[in-house]
Amino acid sequence: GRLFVNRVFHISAEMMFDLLFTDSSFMRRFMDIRKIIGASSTSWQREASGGMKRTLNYTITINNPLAGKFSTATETQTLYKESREGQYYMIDSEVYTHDVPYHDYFYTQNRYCIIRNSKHKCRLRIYTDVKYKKQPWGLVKSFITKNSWSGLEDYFRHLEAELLEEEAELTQGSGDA
Ligand code: YK8
Repeated sequence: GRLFVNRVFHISAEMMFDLLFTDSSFMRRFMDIRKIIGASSTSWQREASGGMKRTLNYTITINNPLAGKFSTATETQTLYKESREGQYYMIDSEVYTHDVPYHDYFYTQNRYCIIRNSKHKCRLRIYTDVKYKKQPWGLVKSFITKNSWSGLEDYFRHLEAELLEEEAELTQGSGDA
């Protein structure tokens, strides 16, 4: 896998969780810019295992000439029971893109860790892996992996940039920047 984001933000851990994992205006705006449309989401629901789960459905706009312009996607997020409100959050998200070439071979697993650093700061780590449901021919596998990394890198670099913007807005005039 790959570590795409690893940075301390001047945003509390709780606020970071709210920004990324609730129906926040930040996330709605980010989806708008990425042309991710028709998003719907279940609420967080307690699992028998003690963790929480929610499922999102949306349509992504793709700028890879090897794929179509749009694909529907399903994202299942699991908040691990080891998470502690305001302190530490670990979320695994599995993303299935249903309408891209070879969609029946792979999915993407993103792991988000939000760790409290101080009252107003947290570290965000985003780790990504491309997973295979069935083993494709070697050349196809490297083709899928390569095309997935480039799309993922672009997405997470953009997300990081937007979080830095949000941080600047939040700390502006608060006096403790
Ligand atoms: C989520 C992984 C692969 C996919 C894409 C597939 C091209 C396949 C080309 C052939 C377009 C928001 C990605 C990047 C689309 C976007 C997905 C996002 C960023 C020729 C093999 C959508 C996180 C996420 C997970 C997986 C990403 C797809 O929150 O390259």
